[in-house]
Amino acid sequence: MLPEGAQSFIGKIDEEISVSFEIKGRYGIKCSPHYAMGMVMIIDVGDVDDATPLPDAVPRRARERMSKILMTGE
Ligand SMILES: [Cu+2]
Repeated sequence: MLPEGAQSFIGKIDEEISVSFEIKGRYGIKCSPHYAMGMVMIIDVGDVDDATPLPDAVPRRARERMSKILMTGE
């Protein structure tokens, strides 16, 4: 999940990476091996419309996790 025009990025397991976000919007981050188990995070850069829908293809547990993050901030 990326704002229009933003670049995706991929880190390797156990590799520390640094990413700068230059385009405002909502970024959905997934741990690829554990995505189906709901290991996801959301980064909002700037003011984001909270009505931004989650993509249809998000697996159920990841969708539940992202929805909780958006509702509670945790
Ligand atoms: Cu993981």
